[in-house]
Amino acid sequence: MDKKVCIIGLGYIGLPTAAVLANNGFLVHGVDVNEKAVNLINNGQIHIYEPDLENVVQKVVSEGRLRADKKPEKADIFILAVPTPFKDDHKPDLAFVESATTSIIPYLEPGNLIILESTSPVGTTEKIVEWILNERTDLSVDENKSNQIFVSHCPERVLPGKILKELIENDRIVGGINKVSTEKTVEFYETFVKGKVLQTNARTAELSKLTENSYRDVNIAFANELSMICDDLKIDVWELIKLANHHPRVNILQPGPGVGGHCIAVDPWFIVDAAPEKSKLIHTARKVNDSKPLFVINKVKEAANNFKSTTIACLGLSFKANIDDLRESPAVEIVKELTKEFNHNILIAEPHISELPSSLNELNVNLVSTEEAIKQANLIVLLVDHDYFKLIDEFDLHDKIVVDTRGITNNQSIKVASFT
Ligand code: SAJ
Repeated sequence: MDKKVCIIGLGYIGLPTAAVLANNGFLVHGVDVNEKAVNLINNGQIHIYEPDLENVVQKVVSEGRLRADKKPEKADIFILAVPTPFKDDHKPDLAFVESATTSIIPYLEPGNLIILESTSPVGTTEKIVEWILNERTDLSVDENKSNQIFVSHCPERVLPGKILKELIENDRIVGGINKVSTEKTVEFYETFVKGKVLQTNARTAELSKLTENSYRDVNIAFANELSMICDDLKIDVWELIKLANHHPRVNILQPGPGVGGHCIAVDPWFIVDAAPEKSKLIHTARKVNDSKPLFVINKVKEAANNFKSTTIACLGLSFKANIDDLRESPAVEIVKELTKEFNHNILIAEPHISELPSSLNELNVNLVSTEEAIKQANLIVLLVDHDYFKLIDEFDLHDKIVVDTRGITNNQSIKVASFT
């Protein structure tokens, strides 16, 4: 009989994982607290934007292999794919992992495999075991006992926009709370992952995911720091990076308006929290990246001094190119701050969304087409390097001032750039 998987959390990770598993012969029961999402999925539709995902969801729902619900059910394998944000003091917030664990506790049976996919601070997988065994004294994690359950961490590693491909093709890291948990989990992932499935323990798996995202954060911070140095020195940072990257062992990433999303701007804090004295570089990188939106805001204000009356077109709201995800987006932060000074005179173009998030809707800004925004504004702030914006005709910008934070319009550095 087909194995049954119960997935808690049907967001950017849980839903694609549910769809891929259902498409690979598993029976999947997906759980989410968002009733609208549950209803949409049961209709074969989706509540997030991810290329090709809706087609797969539609197929597996119509085949009866994926069903969404607000409550878990008994299953062979449980996957926790819920958010792990941080609190105001940058300490990890495990409330969603704890409530997801609590929600499956009544349904657990000996032999079940429980996998934490959420990016988590070191020690979380062990905490899950504690939470379960506190409530269920009839279960154990002792090897060779007949009431044994298996618990592992297998951090998700997929890139939004390429999730379906990366879910199958990326290598995975599996760390169980004991050897047998690791082995059972590897066996499970090998049924649908084409990449390597690498084995370690739970704590190393947890830190490996935090390390990957911190590595990227530190490297983006290097690019962002360079962009601010270049601004002082009147050097085009995009040209500089292109030239430096011709060295065979140099590969500098791209500067931008700051680092957004729910991962890279968050996960390094879990390392800083766990080892504050030792994580000086990681902590500094976070601060450099977090300082970039204010740098951009000041550049915009400086540019606005060129006009008696300024109308600003903010191009892009999402946290990176070609997606609709606005979570922790530096673009949103910048727009919000600009409304304090330029209220009523801000137009937003974001081709990937059809309505503004409520936090911006209250602020008197208008969502318009890219063409309209450019036509009406005298100051253009390019915040996201969407492919769509790369098609902008430079002629349409000839009489504007452009603050390009992504270096896509005529390779201008982040500085007041006049298109003449
Ligand atoms: N960014 C730059 N310059 C760059 C690259 C990115 O400013 O050169 C910015 C983006 O604009 C964005 C932020 O960084 O605001 C993060 O974007 P990203 O593409 O680097 O990463 P995410 O957050 O979409 O996905 C990351 C990935 N991790 C790594 O590449 C190490 C992904 O594989 C993880 O699965 C994901 O985090 C996650 O869920 O943890």
